[in-house]
Amino acid sequence: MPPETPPWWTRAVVYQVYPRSFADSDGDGIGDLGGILQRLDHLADLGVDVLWLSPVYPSPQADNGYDISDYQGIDPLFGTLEQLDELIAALHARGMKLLMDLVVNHTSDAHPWFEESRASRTSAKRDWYWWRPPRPGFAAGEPGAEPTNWQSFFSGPVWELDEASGEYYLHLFDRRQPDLNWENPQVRQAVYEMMRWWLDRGVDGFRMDVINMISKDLQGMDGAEDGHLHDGPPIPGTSLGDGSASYLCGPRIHEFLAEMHREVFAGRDGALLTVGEMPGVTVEQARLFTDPDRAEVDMVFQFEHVGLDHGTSKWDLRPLRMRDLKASFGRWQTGLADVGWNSLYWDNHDQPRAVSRFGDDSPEFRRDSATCLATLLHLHRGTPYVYQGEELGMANFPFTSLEQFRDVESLNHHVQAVSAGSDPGEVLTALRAMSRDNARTPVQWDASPNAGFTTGTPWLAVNPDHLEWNAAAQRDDDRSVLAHYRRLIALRHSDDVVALGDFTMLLPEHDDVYAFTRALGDDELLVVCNLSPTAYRLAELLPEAPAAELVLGNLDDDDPAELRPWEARVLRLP
Ligand code: TEU
Repeated sequence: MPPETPPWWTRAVVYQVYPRSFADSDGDGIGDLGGILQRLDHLADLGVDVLWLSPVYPSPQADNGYDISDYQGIDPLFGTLEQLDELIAALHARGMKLLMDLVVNHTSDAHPWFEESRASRTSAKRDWYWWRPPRPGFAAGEPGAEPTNWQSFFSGPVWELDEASGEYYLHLFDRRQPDLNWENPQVRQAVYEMMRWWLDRGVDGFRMDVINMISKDLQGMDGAEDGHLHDGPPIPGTSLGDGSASYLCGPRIHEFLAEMHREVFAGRDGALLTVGEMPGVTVEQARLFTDPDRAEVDMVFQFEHVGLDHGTSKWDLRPLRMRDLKASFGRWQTGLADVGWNSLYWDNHDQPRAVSRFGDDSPEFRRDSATCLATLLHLHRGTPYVYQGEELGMANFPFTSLEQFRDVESLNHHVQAVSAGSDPGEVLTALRAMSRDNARTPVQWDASPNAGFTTGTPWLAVNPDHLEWNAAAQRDDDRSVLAHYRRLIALRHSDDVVALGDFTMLLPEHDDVYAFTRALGDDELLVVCNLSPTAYRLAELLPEAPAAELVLGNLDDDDPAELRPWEARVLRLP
């Protein structure tokens, strides 16, 4: 049952801006706040409610801003604090909200906190990060001397030796992203203070980067805390281990998030939003995180559906099986039906482009598959997230050589894999399919050189397909991907059943057709999406469908009895 007054975000759609690649106002080839301010009409025209801004804080840009060296400023690369204030005001004037990216599992190694921490073993901030001596019996720097065997998300060990003090520091991501020690209450208070400062400035909430990794498990085999971090199971083919059991949803994670809520959000007026990015989170845990009575976060980003087309490593590609996707989405819809809330996404700055990955980006089906995937996602129960360019049907980049990549994860992986004996051609094939740079090529505004993104040289090449696939070409075209997103967003705003209706999966075993109902009171929608190039007789699959009223479809009117390749229909049952 929906609550009496559902929170505002149950009918909201969020749009993610990755500022580096959105719009460049000063010709340096890197997107900036000025560029975003110039393009706000695009967001207003789309009808989105919230802008989630990926990091714009001062940063050495080792991980494009997810390595922050000052939490309370703006990197000159992106603009000024005054422009950020201007952005808040401009969004609010249009009825939109601003969601800031909060990256507090780690800082940059150039953050003054880390510089002070690393200065000496007796530094007052030593304990703000995870410093550990070499493994007993090993000398610092010797292979295998790392305090645990954990593998970093960005290849290699999670430990980096600081020669000066002879100790290692922990970094779950790049070595220039040291993990903060959330066990230390001073760290937590410093973070909360910074968050309050942003809210006081007018921002409307936070997307919290890898927030389920902030609590590390310090328990030994007997379950008692021994102050040590422990080895994880070995990863076949490497000398490293999987430490995730020690840092995904660790023992104090709920305590920390509840404390953050009390210290930062409780008692504040205004319609705020918190979303926790949580790799590896299960439905059961997500129920706890998003249970309003527990007051932790409003919703989480889960990763199950973006893990179905590869093995344990994202570079180990596998075909997606439709029944796996249905089982996964279905479980999340059911698991968060009565308690909690889902966030819905195909794309973000870390994922390859959905139309290339789950759709068909060939000229024949690109538009239809992009709109079909959008319909499927936006008709689920939860808050949909649109990643910049997704609303234009932007596709993966035709990478042909290593020199074209910029992403630290991709580059580290290439070095690691090739030195471990992998065939460079095969590594390139995996990068081409899965690299985060696929999502990071500049937004395609028009057909001009550099797609209207910059007057300078773009930091990452513009996709050559921008001549055909761009915002200007789609704005007034009623059949465009953009127009379809506009309609989907409007439908969520206007139709209670889209925002709040109960979800029931149909045809769980079907290999191509994804179908479900949404019901609220007497109102029932049937959603049918053909995720394949094969046509189906609709009546044979869903006898009630052909006679139902069409609310929204992605193809022009035709035979109601046939479900064409990549066709999506939202139908209202009598
Ligand atoms: O990403 C978290 C994360 O675990 C993955 O999505 C990761 O980026 C990678 O794709 C795993 O293969 C968040 C941010 O979204 C990402 O951009 C940052 O690089 C990362 O945290 C570190 O801050």
